[in-house]
Amino acid sequence: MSLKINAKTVVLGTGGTIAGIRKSPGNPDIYESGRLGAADLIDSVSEDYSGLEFQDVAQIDSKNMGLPIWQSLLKALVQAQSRQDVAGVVITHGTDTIEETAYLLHAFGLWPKPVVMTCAMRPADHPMADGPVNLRDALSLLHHAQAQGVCVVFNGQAHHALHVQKISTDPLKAFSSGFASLAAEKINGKWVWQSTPTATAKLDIPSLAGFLGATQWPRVEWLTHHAGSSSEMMEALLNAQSHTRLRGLVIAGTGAGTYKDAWNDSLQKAIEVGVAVWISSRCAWGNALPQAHQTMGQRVDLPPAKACVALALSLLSQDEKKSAL
Ligand code: DAS
Repeated sequence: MSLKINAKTVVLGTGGTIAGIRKSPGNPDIYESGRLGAADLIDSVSEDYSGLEFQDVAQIDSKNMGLPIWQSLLKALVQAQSRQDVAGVVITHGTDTIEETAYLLHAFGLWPKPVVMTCAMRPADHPMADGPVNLRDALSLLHHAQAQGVCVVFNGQAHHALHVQKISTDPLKAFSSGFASLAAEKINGKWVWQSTPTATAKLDIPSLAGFLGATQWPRVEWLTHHAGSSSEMMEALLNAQSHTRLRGLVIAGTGAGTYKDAWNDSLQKAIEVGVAVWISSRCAWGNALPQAHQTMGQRVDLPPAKACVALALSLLSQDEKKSAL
């Protein structure tokens, strides 16, 4: 079926396995991420998608995602969203940090037109490449009447940015929204919209100009609590003479966000020297809870990876407010 799309769709490429090419013909699992541009990926979709526009924001392995590319991506997204002739935006991205990027774009929403991100666990020239079907699904979801917000399309499911996590290295079960509802699911080959994006508590983020003008991503570290852990790692972080000051600490606590009593002194010291301490949970799903009686830091209703992005954005917001005084 040749799916004609009338309004324009902007496809922003950032790299990832979806754009990867294997390094040796013999082994399709040894590949280089980001080798292909977004336009090359459409060839693999083999549909007649008139009205598509492509922009390669980056061609990286998403392990290297960070402020400069996030700034370029956000700039390109804002520009595409401001156009009357654009129905929505598809973003291709690596699987490893797509949840952080999706969260960041969600934080800067509410986007007037849907933003559908997609990725793949196998490179573009893999005999069982999953990128083409994911890309085709992303392009078709974009035009679903209920499509809204930022979501991630993978293997016939669409996950809201707020809930999506990469939970497995298994090629086809890589992503989940945990206890949260999916945004949409393909049923009998058609997208069925399942839920609207959860409205999140007002996030403390910089203005768009403030974010785009930032010259450095605030240094936020993530420490996961585990049985037998010591607080020496934290002490090392606090005492290290490094060129980028530690400004935030996300603690992925055990269970409801617990950590051993011995951590309290180090966390107290961190807070006293101005480090923002947020408490998440190392559990795959669910948030840190009051019954964990955390005495230090503030609980955050986000998994650690997204909490690191949210904390850095809040620090950028503080910087912007300070510089405006
Ligand atoms: N190559 C890794 C990345 O870019 C993994 C992937 O995309 O699947 O995140």
